[in-house]
Amino acid sequence: MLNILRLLKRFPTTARLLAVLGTSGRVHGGAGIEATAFEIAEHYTKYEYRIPMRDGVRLFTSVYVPKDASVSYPFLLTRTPYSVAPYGPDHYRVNIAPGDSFLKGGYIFVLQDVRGRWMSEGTFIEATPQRADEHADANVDESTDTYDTVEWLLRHVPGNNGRVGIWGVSYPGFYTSAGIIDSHSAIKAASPQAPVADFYLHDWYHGGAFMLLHEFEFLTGFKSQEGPTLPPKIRFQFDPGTQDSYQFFLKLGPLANASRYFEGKGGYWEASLEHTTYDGYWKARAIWPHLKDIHCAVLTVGGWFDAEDLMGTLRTHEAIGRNNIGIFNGLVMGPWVHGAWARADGRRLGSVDFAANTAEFYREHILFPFFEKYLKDRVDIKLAAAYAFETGTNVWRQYAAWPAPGAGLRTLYFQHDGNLSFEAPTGPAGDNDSYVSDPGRPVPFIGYTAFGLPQEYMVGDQRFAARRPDVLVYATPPLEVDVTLAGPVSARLFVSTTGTDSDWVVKLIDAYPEDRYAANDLVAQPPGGASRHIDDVPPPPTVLAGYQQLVRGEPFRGKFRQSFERPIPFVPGRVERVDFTMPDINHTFRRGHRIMIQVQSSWFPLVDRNPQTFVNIPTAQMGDFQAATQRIYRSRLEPSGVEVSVLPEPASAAESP
Ligand code: PG9
Repeated sequence: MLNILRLLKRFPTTARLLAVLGTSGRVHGGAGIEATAFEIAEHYTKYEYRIPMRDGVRLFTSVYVPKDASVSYPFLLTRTPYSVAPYGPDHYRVNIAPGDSFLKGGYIFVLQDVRGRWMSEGTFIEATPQRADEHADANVDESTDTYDTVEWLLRHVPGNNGRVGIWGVSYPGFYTSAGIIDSHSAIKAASPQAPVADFYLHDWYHGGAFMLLHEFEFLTGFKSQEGPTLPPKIRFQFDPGTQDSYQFFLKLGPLANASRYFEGKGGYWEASLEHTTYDGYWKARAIWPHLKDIHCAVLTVGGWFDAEDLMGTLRTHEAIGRNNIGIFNGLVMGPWVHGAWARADGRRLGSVDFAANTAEFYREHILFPFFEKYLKDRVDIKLAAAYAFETGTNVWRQYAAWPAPGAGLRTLYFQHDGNLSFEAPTGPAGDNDSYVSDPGRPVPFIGYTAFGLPQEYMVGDQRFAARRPDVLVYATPPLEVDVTLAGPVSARLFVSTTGTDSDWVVKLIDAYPEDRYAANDLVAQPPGGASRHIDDVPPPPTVLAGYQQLVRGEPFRGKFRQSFERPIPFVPGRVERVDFTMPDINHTFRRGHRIMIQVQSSWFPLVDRNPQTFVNIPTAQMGDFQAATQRIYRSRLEPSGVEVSVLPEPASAAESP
């Protein structure tokens, strides 16, 4: 046990994966929280199969069948690249279900290693292209593998009721989405959760900027394999030799120097740096354009503070709704980091308290009823189309759709002297604020030392950034009434740079009053010092009076301002428009708080550094990295700001936990 704890401390991704996916021991929180392998063995019999696909490849599949054979049960299937371990019919997994209720609720749980991963045969391809895609070249894909699996299960596993549900978090969320395209008629319900929807647009790149920390952390531990193999006991061997990722990546220098960490790992890192634009390689791997012919009810689940797959969730929900009129297309968005809804209580994140066990509420009162309704004909169960947790006020809202109907688009404009308002600026053309962005001294994304991606940065205190000369800060006066922003957020900037390329990072922040939330709101420091290793631990002690809580932040690489396919340079000094979309929010800025926006040109090492010269960044040399003077215009003709979705009046509160 001590070894597991040490491993979790050292490798945050491991911590998240083990917690979401389960091991043969008891792990903190989540699906099967109270269950142990022994208890599962008491109530279920485990079988292992190698299920043949239409091309002869056999996929390793574990099936847990309830011992009570007096009734028939639906299947609950999850397909994963992360292993269905433990292997062997006598070795029972802890986390076989998406929540405790399912364990008592009567389901046949099925877990499958996807093609080319662990004990399954075949070749693994990153985000398997759909065979229908113009860039693909195969007769099988994840849709056919899911179809063939379902067909086989129905015929070979006795005691089933002829219905199948499918679910998965993150990468397994991708397999869930793919599995319901042109779905098998027995699949009645699906829950893609934080699904990977488009590696370029939403995962490895955001706004064309390379998400260095996430990709580095993930791919140092994700390798290709030759033929079926058991997973190693310890999955992630990378040791950075420091607890400070800012220093680690600064010392590493240009991105090209990182390649030594990925030798022999399957070429995924190399491929993502070879394809810096939205080209055929990425388009073939985008699942969202293919989300058609879905014949089951869908509940897409995600977290407002998911540092990995927030946009994938929203994109998946939107695409399914647009292309599949008539099916139930639900959405749940809670105040959670990546996958936390499946494992944690959801009570707090970093310094922010959500006043209730939001994840437990979701598992018990939304997810479980969803599968019960569609897999067991529970017509008495009623579900809202959208459950969106409203941060700031800490209530669940139910909406007839997402984005929240009735929200109106308005722009928060940058004004002189750091002001921010819904009134457009009136000053003469050329009015601007400027700063010098130096790639040798990039703006950090957290104000403390950590290695890896501490997920609490998504609500992290931004005061450390506001004090830097290379960060612009705009804020409203203290609000006289609550302001709820529910829906899309977009940056609309007029900019110039003395360089030929530049990143623009926009952060929407809830600035707490200075005179409230005083000493007793100090967040206790966890044992073990200030370094953050695991996503669920709070940051160092914070005084919440004056706290600048990140509500939403997003980078954009300026050379993609016309398209993600064809980058173009900036002409030094010329004013240009840069518009980009940020993930939706559902947040109330309380009376007395201020709405704040910060603008900067680096966010390191969350995002790799832009050299600020128009070059191919993965092969850039030290000399390509140049300081540049950046200007943000705020005049009548060049009104920079952030477009938000404002809810006119308080929505009616849903059942609150
Ligand atoms: N961190 C994993 C991942 C997220 C997004 C893209 C690819 C991988 C995961 O949790 O599956």
